[in-house]
Amino acid sequence: MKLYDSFRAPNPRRVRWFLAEKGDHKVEIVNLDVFKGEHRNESFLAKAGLPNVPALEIDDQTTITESVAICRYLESLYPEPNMFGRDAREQAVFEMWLRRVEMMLATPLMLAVRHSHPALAALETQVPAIAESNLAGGTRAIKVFDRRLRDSEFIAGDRISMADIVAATAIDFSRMAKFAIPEEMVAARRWYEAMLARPAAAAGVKAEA
Ligand SMILES: N[C@@H](CCC(=O)N[C@@H](CS)C(=O)NCC(=O)O)C(=O)O
Repeated sequence: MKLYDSFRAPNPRRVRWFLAEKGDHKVEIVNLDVFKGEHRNESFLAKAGLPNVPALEIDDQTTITESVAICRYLESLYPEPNMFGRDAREQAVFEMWLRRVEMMLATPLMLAVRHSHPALAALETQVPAIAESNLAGGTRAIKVFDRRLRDSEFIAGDRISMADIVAATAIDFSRMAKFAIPEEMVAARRWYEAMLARPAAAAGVKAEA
């Protein structure tokens, strides 16, 4: 199995962080330099179908893109620690929070960075108004997660799940759009510091040879 990765990009980081939480695994990491367009070459496009990382090549016929789909597949190979919920109730609750994180927080924050940071001008036709409205959207959404985290150690429940990895990765990336969790959101800040202190968080950002 090969994971096509790009060390500084946030969506591949989700998968690296997820794998590091799992511990031992048999995934070979192949780094692509998106700024050199290595994800746009013919051989990669023939496998992945889209110029996006991450992509997990599982055999000659199948390459999975979409970071969450990749992690779901990896969860079936490496079930512990569980990240997507165990029984029907927990799976639905974890999924609900994961979708809230993706749609309300991660997507807006990533768009805010893509449309504002000079380094990403190479990948995006930047529209300042898109950056501004998405930064405002992410800033509104973080309140929802702060409220949740007053009563819950992690976003989806009392243990880490995919929702936490997606949220923490997006918030960390959004520093590039000058986003930060406001001081008064004590619960969200407590959660975020705990997330970044996990050993797997460091594995998620550092390039592996
Ligand atoms: N929804 C996809 C998003 C994938 C994505 O946008 N990846 C970015 C890197 S974070 C990318 O490949 N960008 C290359 C480009 O924009 O040309 C996922 O979760 O994997």
